[in-house]
Amino acid sequence: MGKLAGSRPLQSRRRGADAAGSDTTNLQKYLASTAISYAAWSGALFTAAELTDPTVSGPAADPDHDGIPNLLEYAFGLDPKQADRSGLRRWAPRPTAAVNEYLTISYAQLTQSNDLTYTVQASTDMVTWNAIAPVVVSTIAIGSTRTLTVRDPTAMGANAARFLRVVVTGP
Ligand SMILES: [Ca+2]
Repeated sequence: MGKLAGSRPLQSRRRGADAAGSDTTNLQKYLASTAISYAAWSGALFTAAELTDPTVSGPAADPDHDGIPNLLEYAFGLDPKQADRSGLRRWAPRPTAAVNEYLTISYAQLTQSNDLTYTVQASTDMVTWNAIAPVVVSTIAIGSTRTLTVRDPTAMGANAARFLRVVVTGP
């Protein structure tokens, strides 16, 4: 299986944006387990028939048609069978001063996954993206997930625009 890099609507700008979160009984059961991998996650949430069809259970599939591929449903602790973007966490950066304004972004992360890499990237034009070393503002742990709020180490400064996104690389 090749690597799949996914980036989602976790992009943010000066006002408004979003990240992730949601649950169901099966999902909660799964998240309570200790060995978390995409194969175990999909095995817990899809039927045997669905597991044989990569257009339903594969990392790039989006069987609930909510625009979030399974890899990111997995990475952000969402339910792949429930079309629901309302669980996406909101963030709203608030400037403390015009030249010292920093973007922040919050996202859920599986703490026990063994096949995911989360990378925060920044851009000034949404064309060229560069990985950044974000400053962790807060970490809220709930079971096997945690919600990270991180901020851009670079101030908005004179930039006309600046964006953050979370890129997830998985199996
Ligand atoms: Ca989906």
